Amino acid sequence: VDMSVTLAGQRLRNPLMTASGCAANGKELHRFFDVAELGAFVTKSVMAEPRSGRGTPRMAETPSGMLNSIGLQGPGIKAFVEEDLPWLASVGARVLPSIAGSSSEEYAEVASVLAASEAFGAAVGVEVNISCPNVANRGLVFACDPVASSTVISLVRETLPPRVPVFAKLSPDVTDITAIAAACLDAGADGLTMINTLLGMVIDTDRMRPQLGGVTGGLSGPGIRPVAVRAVWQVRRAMLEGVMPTVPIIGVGGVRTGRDALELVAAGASAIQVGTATFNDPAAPVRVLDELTGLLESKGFASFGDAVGVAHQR
Ligand code: RRO
Repeated sequence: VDMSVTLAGQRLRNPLMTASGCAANGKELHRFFDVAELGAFVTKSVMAEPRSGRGTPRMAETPSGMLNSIGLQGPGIKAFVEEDLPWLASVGARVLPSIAGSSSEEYAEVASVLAASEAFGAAVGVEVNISCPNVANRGLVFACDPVASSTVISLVRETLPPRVPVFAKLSPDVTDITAIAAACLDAGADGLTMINTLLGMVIDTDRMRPQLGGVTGGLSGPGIRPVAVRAVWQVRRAMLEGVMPTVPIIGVGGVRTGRDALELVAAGASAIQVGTATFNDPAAPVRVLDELTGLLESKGFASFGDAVGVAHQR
């Protein structure tokens, strides 16, 4: 099976990626597998300045998955381009840096520092995280509003060189994800990543208070996989119906096995990210690639691309 894939003009050796946030810069996972074997390594969303994030505890386990309220902890864009990105480039990884901001201007600033950096050649695109559920400023989830989404995406698109595709990372916490997707594409996004975590909350019934320092958090893992499949399906369907241009969709949400990945691919995803599963199995992204390859082979697909969106044809 030919597992190579071209995403918005960038050829990748395979469709498997890490999901943003679950490994910061690649060094943690490189101890378990060669991160250059991935289609791309997606880094933790980085902002203009270093940040310490929200109060602890920041993670909680639930039967349906994991809840986090990290709050964009990170080194800031300067340290990212001086240390993290060059390291990933030095081991031969292709990188999809994820960027964030608390204003559209901050996104543009982060994008311009990134684009001017020496190691930027390792980037196969930029993932614009407009959907962090853990911003201190409540109501500031850009991806929940088409106008805010569009403003951020168009500024970042103008800032980056045209050869670099822009992927907008969308939130599941909206009533009509196709409307947000359409707004992002209209603003110049070259692809979409779906989905970020689903806003949730856990209460500690021993102490009778919220379990997370940040009170609410983002749910990831098995419980949100059906939500991701639905979101990818709806947006792919809207593309097939001509409601918006057809661009690559990167599917993410609760993928733990090759079969989980295949579900998102059949719904319309041209690449797959693995996040929460790496906490139990750090090599999950390459294991999922092997399992997906085997499944496609057993089903008689000659190439990965032939399987993208097939469930829409039946
Ligand atoms: O840092 C976080 O708390 C975080 C981010 Br930026 C995000 O996009 N999604 C998430 O679940 N957590």
